This record gives sequence, C-alpha cells and structure tokens, in this order.
Amino acid sequence: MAYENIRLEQEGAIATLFIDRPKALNALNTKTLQELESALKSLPADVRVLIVTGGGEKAFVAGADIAEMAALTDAQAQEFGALGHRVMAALEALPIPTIAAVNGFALGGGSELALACDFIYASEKAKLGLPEVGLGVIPGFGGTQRLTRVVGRARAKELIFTGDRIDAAKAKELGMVLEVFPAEGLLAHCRAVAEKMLKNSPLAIAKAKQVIEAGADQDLRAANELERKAFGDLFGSADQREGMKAFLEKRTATFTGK
Ligand code: CO8
Repeated sequence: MAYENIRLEQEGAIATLFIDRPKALNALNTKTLQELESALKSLPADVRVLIVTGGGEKAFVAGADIAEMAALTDAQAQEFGALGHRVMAALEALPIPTIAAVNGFALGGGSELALACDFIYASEKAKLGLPEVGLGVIPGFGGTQRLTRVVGRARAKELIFTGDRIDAAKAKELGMVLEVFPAEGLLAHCRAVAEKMLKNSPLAIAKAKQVIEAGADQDLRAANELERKAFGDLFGSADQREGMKAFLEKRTATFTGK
C-alpha cells in the first residue's frame, strides 16, 4: 500500500518503518498517525522484527504536529489523542520485537513513539525530550506513563516539568536508550540485533514479550503466574520440540513459529 508520510521497507524478515515527512521533521499529524495505524494493522505476516526510525537526516519525530494541534477544539484534541494512543498501543501489542532507531530529534510524540517500542537505540545526534508543558499541554500519547515506567517517577517528572532536551548519552544514563551509535552505524546495528533475534523461536519471543508487558502492571505473584502458564503453553509447540531436539542433536534449530 502506498503511503504519503511513512515508508515501510522489508528485507527478509526485518521491516523498517520510516516516519517520512522530513519537511516537518516527521511531525505526527492526523494523516501520519492514520497511516501508521494502517501499516501496523497490515504488517506482512512474514515480518519478524520491526525497526522504527525517522526519514531524512535530522529527526526521528519532532513531536505531534503543532500546526495542526494549535487549532483543535477540546473534542478534536480528545480524538487526536485517542488516535495517537491507538497507534502506540498497536505498536506495543505487536507480537514481534520492535526497535526504535532514534536518529535525530525525538521530542514529545516522538519520544512517546520510541517509548512504545520494545527498546531504543540512538545515534549520537539524537535529542530526546518531552517539551509539551512549554506548549501549555502535557504528553498525550502515553509519555507520562511509559516514560515513568522506564526512568521512574522523579526522573520522569524532572524531564516533563523542565521540558529539557537531553542528548543520547544522557538518555542512556537514564535507561531510556540502551546504546548509542554513530549516526551512520545506527540502522546497521539495529539490523544486526534483529538478525540475532531471528535465530530464536518467534513463538517463544512473542510469549516472552506478552508476559513481560502484561506482568509489568501486576504484582510479582500474579506476574509470575503469567510466566508459569506461558512457559507450560509452549510445551508441545513445534518450536519447543525443534529447539530442544536441535540442542540434543548438536545442530542449529530451524524454527517455524508454530
Ligand atoms: N509540529 C509541526 N511542525 C514542526 C514540528 C512539530 N512538532 N517540529 C518541527 N516542525 C517544522 C517547523 O515548523 C519547520 O517548518 P517550516 O520549515 O515550514 O518553518 C520545520 O519543521 C523545520 O523545523 P525548524 O525550522 O524548527 O528546525 P530547527 O532545526 O530550527 O529546530 C526543533 C528543530 C528543535 C526540533 C524544532 O523544530 C522544535 O522545537 N520543534 C517542536 C518540538 C516540540 O515541541 N515537540 C513537541 C510537540 S507537542 C507533542 O508532541 C504532544 C504529543 C501528544 C499530543 C496529544 C494531543 C491530544
């Protein structure tokens, strides 16, 4: 399907989703969010890792589109916020690993998009932040909640109340970003990590992701119960049989995700 503001490129089982509206630093307007929603819903079934990054040289995503938001009524803002939340939730719910490759500005909705991925790698040029209070609003695509779960309440409050723009090294120190790479090496590194994951059982990865996500909002006892059940459920799957058989036969496993 042809999109205007995003681009999906697939190489084997790895897809790279570019937010590609560089003239507005990839700002998320309604059309871009709708395209993202549609692309995430119709991701080809053979995609097993998704990398999300920004088109152009300068930005991952410089936020929600301020020009569009400036004119919204309360009701329209609720709708716009709901659309953004749906996109972030759809990304988070994908049963495959998602990696944000933050290649430049990731501000407001841009940081929120990155935080909805499983983890974030950044280029040395990246600048992250949640500057919404400087516009008289608050993060509206899940930032108050996802950032807090990653960096803790005090750091999240510090970042959100100051609106500070932080560099990749600082974001790594806070645990928002896992690793920092020279700009030209960022996507290659993401792909190398994706290749490693492709060697493992997609079914087991999907289960691990599901349990990590669902368990994060529960107490330890309930969360461990989710793990116990998911672990048991994997027995009898073709991937479990193949993974263990391959180990015993001292060969590389060939997983089918079944
Ligand atoms: N929205 C719309 N247009 C943008 C945005 C944006 N977020 N960011 C940049 N642009 C546009 C600029 O207006 C400019 O357009 P033009 O060339 O037509 O003037 C073009 O992109 C290039 O930008 P700059 O000239 O400003 O480039 P600089 O290198 O000078 O600065 C910055 C880069 C620092 C990234 C700067 O553009 C900036 O500060 N952008 C805004 C960052 C920001 O505040 N982001 C947060 C937005 S609020 C948000 O994301 C809320 C999310 C939840 C919404 C929930 C709604 C219910």
